[in-house]
Amino acid sequence: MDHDDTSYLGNDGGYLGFSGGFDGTSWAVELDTYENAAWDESENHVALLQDDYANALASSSTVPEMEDAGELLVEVWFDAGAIEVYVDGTLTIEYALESYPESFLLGFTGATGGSTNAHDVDDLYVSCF
Ligand SMILES: [Ca+2]
Ligand SMILES: [Ca+2]
Repeated sequence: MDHDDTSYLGNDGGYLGFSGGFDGTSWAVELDTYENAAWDESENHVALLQDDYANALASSSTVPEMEDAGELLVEVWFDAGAIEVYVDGTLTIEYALESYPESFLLGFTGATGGSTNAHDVDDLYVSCF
């Protein structure tokens, strides 16, 4: 996978657009409201994934209800490999990456399979220190 290629589209449905082809240097924070029994821990979970929808480095179901919840404030903090994910002020994921590239692309993906759902990103704020 060429990480400079901004045209990458992963598979839809439970794959959440983040399905394989990566080489150990791609991560995703998922907000997942559909339980795919083969790889999900619940129908309402947040996870930090590496390279693939089914490779969770950390996952938590101790999160606010996200399905039909209206607006959610999601914060992803990244500091020298230390990642914290908050959903409406609740710390859901804490994980320290052993290594990561000096530069990377930031993106979003959303997916549904046989169901219909809306995924909106609003008021995005990205800051580097
Ligand atoms: Ca799922
Ligand atoms: Ca999942």
